[in-house]
Amino acid sequence: MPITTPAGYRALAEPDVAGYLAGLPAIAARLGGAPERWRVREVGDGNLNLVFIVEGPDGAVCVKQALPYVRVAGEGWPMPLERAFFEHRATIAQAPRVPGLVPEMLHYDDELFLMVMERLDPHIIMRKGMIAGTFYPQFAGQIAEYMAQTLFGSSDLAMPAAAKKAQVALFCANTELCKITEDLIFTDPYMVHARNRWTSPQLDAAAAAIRADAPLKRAVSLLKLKFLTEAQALLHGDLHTGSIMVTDRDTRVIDPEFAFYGPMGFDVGKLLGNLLMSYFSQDGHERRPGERDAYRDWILATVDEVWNGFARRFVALWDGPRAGDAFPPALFEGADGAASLRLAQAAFLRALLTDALGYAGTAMIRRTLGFAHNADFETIADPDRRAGCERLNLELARELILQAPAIAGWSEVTARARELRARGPRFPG
Ligand code: SR1
Ligand code: MG
Repeated sequence: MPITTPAGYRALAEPDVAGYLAGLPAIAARLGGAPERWRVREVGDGNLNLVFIVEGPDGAVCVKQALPYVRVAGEGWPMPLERAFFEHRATIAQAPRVPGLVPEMLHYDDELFLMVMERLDPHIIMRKGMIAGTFYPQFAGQIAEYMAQTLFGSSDLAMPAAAKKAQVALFCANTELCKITEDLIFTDPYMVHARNRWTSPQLDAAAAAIRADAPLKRAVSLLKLKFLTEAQALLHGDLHTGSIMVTDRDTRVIDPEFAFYGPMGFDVGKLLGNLLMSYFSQDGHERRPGERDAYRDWILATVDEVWNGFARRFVALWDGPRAGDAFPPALFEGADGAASLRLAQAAFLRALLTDALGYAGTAMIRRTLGFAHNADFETIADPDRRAGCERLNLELARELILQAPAIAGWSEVTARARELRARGPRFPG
């Protein structure tokens, strides 16, 4: 069945883009010169959309357009164009809280489901930088700030209930993108599904062990239920190193098309799970044993620093002036009240930590056994070497999901990652 699209929609091709932008005076002025001189390149390498970089004599912009299907799968997997609307709305909701940590949104076209944004230069996708072994000294602090501000700021701690409920109502229509996550992360890797793939035959036994693991499937199903029901904060929804552009000084979070109100631990866990995958993948990228030792140390230190920075900032925001209806200040007055609030904050962060540990594990399993893998592992050409990295990743992921409530903190996780790598996998296969 051919896909039908709303009247007025057409997917742009490179030759169409300059003509389209010429009709937007502010963008045309930013680019400068005549449209015939603008250089347009389609550079999208993500799973879903078209992305064009347009360069003029005076400036450059990035144009992102939704296709009516999943780009990597083709027209056989239709996907609503409205994901561009949700990305636009999430970006403008977050931007005042995190100026300088998201790209500037310059224009939204509700017929073409297209955004024009600031072109980030010389930023690169962080995942590519990590595969190359590049250090990002400012990253931990900046991403901790992004997560604390966006998660706290969109929650009932910061927003009056009516305003927060209106945001929940808006983003709860992003159902198809949520469904991708519900299926690809929480369901498919734990069953036989045509969309799954893994390094085979090396990981056949490991994949079968995951499918047969009843306690693991119960724990993942609880995480899925939480994802479906717990409208804590406006999530980015796909916060991994492929959704972050970096330089050695600057961090920008892009691509919030999966945005919806969900459990805060999902964003935190997905990000930290991706850092752990990068850690395990480094053995596949170093040219001689030990070459990436310092880089591995930096990744694990970054995992700790991101969580610690996030937790500190989150509590600081909670202690500051705020308009949220949750934890009314009138109930926490005086010295006893302050002590009581400390206990409440500690309990809140402990629950968030437990969620994040579990969600990190699910992110690590889905990228090894499910539909969409990540370049950290995929670019390791030798399948035996790749499978060795992936097996360690699966082993830690399973522990994170099953043992989350008993894990004291991320330093315990990073110590365990080191230990697994030193000892070698016990996971089947
Ligand atoms: C069909 S889309 C596959 C994945 O790409 C995005 O990065 C999300 O993680 C999604 O699950
Ligand atoms: Mg994306």
